Amino acid sequence: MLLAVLCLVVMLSFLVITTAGMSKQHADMQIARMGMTRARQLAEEGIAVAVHPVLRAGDPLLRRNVSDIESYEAQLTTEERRLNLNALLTPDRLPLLERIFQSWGMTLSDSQDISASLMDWIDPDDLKRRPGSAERMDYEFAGKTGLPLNRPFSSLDEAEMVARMNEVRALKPDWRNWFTLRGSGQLDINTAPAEIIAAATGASLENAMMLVQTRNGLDGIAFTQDDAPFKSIEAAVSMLGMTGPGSAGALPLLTLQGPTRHIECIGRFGDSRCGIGLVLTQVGGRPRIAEWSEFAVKGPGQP
Ligand SMILES: [Ca+2]
Ligand SMILES: [Ca+2]
Repeated sequence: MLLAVLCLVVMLSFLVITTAGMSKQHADMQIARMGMTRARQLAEEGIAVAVHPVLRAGDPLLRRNVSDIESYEAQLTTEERRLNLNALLTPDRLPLLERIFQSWGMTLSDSQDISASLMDWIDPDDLKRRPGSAERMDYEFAGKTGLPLNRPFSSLDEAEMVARMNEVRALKPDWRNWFTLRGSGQLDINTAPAEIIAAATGASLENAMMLVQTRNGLDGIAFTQDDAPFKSIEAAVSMLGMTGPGSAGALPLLTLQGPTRHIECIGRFGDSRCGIGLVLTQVGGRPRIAEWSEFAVKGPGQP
């Protein structure tokens, strides 16, 4: 009898502990959900401020502490900080794409074959541009029917399907960070990273880093008030040391301010953080939202 009572007590204690644990877990989840909702609201508030056309990168209005635990911070850049992959797939621009692949350590002939395969993917015919590139027959041979799509890329996921793109991914796992499908096709020397500027113009990485350091202003940090964007292409080109015969070809690629605005804003509520990305294109002189995305942001100390 005593044993049965003891067993019952143990079982009841177990149930109480488990239920208490589950309630705490449920409450924690509820708090985390509420925190994320507020963080998202704050990110949206920042976006609403940042879309104003007169604001420039580094403007103090782009960051706000609403309270000790609530804040947002928005960054203004342009989609032209990356290269528009579709715009590179022309006979004039293809050598630029080949040069970028080579800057990642690819051989000349591999870079030419893969660049030609990307172009074969978007051109309307089924004729191979190079013996080493891929067209319909090659995809069929590999058991992939209906490829290539014979139209410009509508997502970078599609570009992953092109023959031998796995080799590009192996060389440069973050290759997607170099490309966009939104920009005007030019490269914004006031927002592009040094690595992309160097590979696209043929300038040395040291010179491209010096250019980025200069435009970041005295504090050396991007998106702050003392940023000093270049006001003339000539000044940027001279800092890049582009004096060789190839430099003239790179000039039409460069712009001082890309027209496609890219806004990122991170809202924070306590430990919860929410990021929102927005791409604004100009249609008939008016801004239009071309892309809206939400991304996860890790807080300090989070794995
Ligand atoms: Ca084709
Ligand atoms: Ca073709």
